[in-house]
Amino acid sequence: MTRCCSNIVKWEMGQLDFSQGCLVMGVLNVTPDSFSDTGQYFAADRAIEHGLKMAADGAAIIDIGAESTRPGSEAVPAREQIRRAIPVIEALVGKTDVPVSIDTYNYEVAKAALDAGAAMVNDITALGDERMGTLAAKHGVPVVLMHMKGTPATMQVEPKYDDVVGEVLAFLLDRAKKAEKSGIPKERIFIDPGIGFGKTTEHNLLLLKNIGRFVDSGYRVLVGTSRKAFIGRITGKENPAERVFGTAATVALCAAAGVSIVRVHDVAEMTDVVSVIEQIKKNDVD
Ligand code: HH2
Repeated sequence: MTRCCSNIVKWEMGQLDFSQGCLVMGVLNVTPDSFSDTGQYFAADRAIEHGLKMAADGAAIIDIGAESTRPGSEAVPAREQIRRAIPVIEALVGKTDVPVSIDTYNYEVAKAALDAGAAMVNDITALGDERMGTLAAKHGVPVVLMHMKGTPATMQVEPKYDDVVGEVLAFLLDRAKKAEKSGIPKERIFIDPGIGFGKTTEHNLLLLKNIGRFVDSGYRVLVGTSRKAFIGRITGKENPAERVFGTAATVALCAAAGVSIVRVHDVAEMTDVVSVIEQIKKNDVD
């Protein structure tokens, strides 16, 4: 199937221009305990500064999360997520034109973030709470639908699939159809295989090797591999900050395969990776 959408996706609070290929989404964790930045951006002023740096470095979207969903993590109450995220969203919306996305599966948090000016919802439960679909449709914003097996607290306890690629893709297509039914147009839906969310290293590698099947589904695809544990397992790098080159390999593969958005911590570096891959694709001669 060919891709659904025009190169420019436009809505009231934002725009994404895919005419040059893959876009980079910068990760901004306003958390004390995220796996890769361990509290560096927990203070609002540090988070705002880092968000602006990512925008200057080439991020097309800034994805703000106020709850770590690393394996084994516990849920953070909505009120606390709102306390962490909203001042940062308000400041960034006032200081940059780069759309801000809210990384949450919690309806109250999503609602508060959209009211504060967030322009996109990144939901790791793929609209597990059906009110999220109606909310996104009402605000006219794009959504990311991610696959996860289980919950962050338990997802890495022996995840099993008969056919990981087929099962993850079928789940995402079902959720994408539901999102369309709740009033979100196809061009504002991004599907994401959920690398590391209830998957072994082998599962992650199979999903990446077959990422073209997701791209061929006709929905735009987002992939988040950045600094994740499977890269550490392959490269022997225990410190997530040392997984940048390993991440670059996955970003190059995704951009080459036609993925629309890569979600990363190292925006400047991955923007270079994507630019080179897109240039090679443009100069493709048979
Ligand atoms: N990964 C993380 C969080 N949100 N959202 C999408 N759509 N896809 C992903 O792969 C994804 C995501 C985990 O990474 P990070 O935010 O850096 O860590 P933590 O959950 O510890 O804050």
